[in-house]
Amino acid sequence: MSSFDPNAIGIPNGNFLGLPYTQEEADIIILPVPWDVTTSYRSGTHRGPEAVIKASTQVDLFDFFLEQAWENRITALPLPDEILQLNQQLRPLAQQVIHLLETGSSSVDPQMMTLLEEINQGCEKMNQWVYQSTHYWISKGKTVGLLGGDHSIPLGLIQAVSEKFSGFGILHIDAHADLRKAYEGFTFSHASIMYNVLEHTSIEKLIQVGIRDVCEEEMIRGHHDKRIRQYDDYLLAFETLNGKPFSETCEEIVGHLPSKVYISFDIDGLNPELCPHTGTPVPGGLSFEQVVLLLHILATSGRQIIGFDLVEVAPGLEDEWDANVGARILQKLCNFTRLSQI
Ligand SMILES: [Mn+2]
Repeated sequence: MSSFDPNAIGIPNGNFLGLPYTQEEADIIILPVPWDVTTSYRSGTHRGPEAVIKASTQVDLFDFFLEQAWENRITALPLPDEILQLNQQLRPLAQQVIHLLETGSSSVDPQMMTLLEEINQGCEKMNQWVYQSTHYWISKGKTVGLLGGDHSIPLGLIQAVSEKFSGFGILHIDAHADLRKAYEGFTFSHASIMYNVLEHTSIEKLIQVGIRDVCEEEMIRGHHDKRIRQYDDYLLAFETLNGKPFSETCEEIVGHLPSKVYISFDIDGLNPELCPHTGTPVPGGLSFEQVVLLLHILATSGRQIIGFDLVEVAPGLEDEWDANVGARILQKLCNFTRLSQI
């Protein structure tokens, strides 16, 4: 580490941003979760973690919002083989379920029930694995960020965080509300993560930002559950178009959050130009600078960021643009976490 030069080109050493820190030295642990079993539209996010780490090597370390950002002790854990294997095993089964549904089968058909049971048990296993792994690092005083994978992955981490910080809030950036009670029969669907978080953790506030592709049931839930506040994409865009400074809107958003904040960042909350290969892209969305402004206001508001996830980054086969943007968002999440803690 003593020979590390933050001005040199990044060395592909397997770590995020090519940083030199070991697991013991690190303050922020990035846990890759290569998982996309329940992805409905198109798969590929299980390749996200590897692609983001690889693309991160060419990201410069200087940060306009954090002094000496290279001293932020971040390390990424290796790709977990057991999770990759379980994902490979379950994904074809989930494809079968989706195919059966599309051809008119119902979720109570015996063949379907057997498939769903196996998939739901596998997802439960992944949740347990995430919970146990992240609980371990949190108990050592570290902050954990997950790198997905689809949006079903963070339940275990949010449960671990919830045990340590009761009454925390979530800043949820996404094109989708993810409030469905199961989706396509999958209890732990990427489309149900916030439903499951509201059921299974001590969450006090859920602030959803950028949502624009939702079902009726999700909007009704959003209006009736006092814990939820929705800043949909049209509200954000129209306010700005009508001359309200976006920073004012950000202050309001942050103002709803309690002192401990977890960030759940679905890359499709951004404009799809920034994530063209993500599983379920939707027109509209936040710009990179809007997100940086929002996170900066959060990190300097006196609130503490206690964990985060970045999900749904799916690398293209031909180009690494999605992974490049993902790496830069992950860098900002890590550095704003640090900024919020000093
Ligand atoms: Mn999502």
